[in-house]
Amino acid sequence: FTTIRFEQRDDAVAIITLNRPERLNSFNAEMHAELRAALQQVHSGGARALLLTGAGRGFCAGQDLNDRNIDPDGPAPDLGRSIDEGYNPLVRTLRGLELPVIAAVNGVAAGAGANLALACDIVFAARSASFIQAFCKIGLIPDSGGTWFLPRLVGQARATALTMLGDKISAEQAAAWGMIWQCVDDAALLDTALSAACHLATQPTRGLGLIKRALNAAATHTLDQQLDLERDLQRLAGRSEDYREGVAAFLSKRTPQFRGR
Ligand code: T3D
Repeated sequence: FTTIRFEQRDDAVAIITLNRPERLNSFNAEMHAELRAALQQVHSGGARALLLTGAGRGFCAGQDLNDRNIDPDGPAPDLGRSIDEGYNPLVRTLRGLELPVIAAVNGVAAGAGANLALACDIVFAARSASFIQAFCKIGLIPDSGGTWFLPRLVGQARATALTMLGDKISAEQAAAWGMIWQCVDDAALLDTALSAACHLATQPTRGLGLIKRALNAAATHTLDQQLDLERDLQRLAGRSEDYREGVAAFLSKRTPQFRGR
């Protein structure tokens, strides 16, 4: 890979680092393709947690606008195609991966970069990091799930102002609003996020994947539908090796050894 770095530690924690620091890790077609390939490896390679971060001073500045330098006399670009081929599959894959996905937002997260972070399951951000729904400043609408995630995370009033004003908000503000999980000191960001990923990778990850499935579905379900889904998923969870191990370890007062099965 050239636009991302990909590593898998102890077979359990996969780490993807967006790696176009000179462009604040903004997306080009190659980075989309490499991310897709890396996420496929995460899916098939037995990782039990994924950490996503950025190289350099930014997390991700969204679409690389150098690739959108439009000839005023030429045809309009088909951004729908770019969304269909790049951003939507990425968000769907991240939400569909049945393992915890942690974002370590190391710097500015703008446009699709901000919403990429929000598509992760647990978001840590460095105190110096910031989030900007930059789309409105160039005549676009928030994509990569932004119009779906934001109202659910921060409510309609804040989502509307964030997306229409395009103001930069600090990591601290984002945490105070419940848009992200935690804001931590810059120097502690990677250790904090990595230790959360390593911890999660030792947990009953089959169960964690089912929690993610349930929470994903809850957004569009009635309570009745969700109660049915909880029953079905609990049935699956109850058949897992990790559930047996968890109960056995609890009753014999020992530390459980979970395998993600
Ligand atoms: O097109 C489609 O496929 C549709 C999908 C769209 C999805 C989207 O994400 S649309 C939104 C695109 N992103 C933006 O509009 C954000 C643009 N960037 C900024 O507003 C600012 O750069 C930031 C707020 C992110 C950071 O500001 P600051 O002052 O910390 O840094 P800077 O000086 O503006 O940027 C540093 C460098 O990164 C600079 O290059 P230089 O001058 O040092 O050579 C800047 O041009 C470059 N850079 C930052 N963002 C982008 C970028 N280059 C290309 N594309 C970018 N998005």
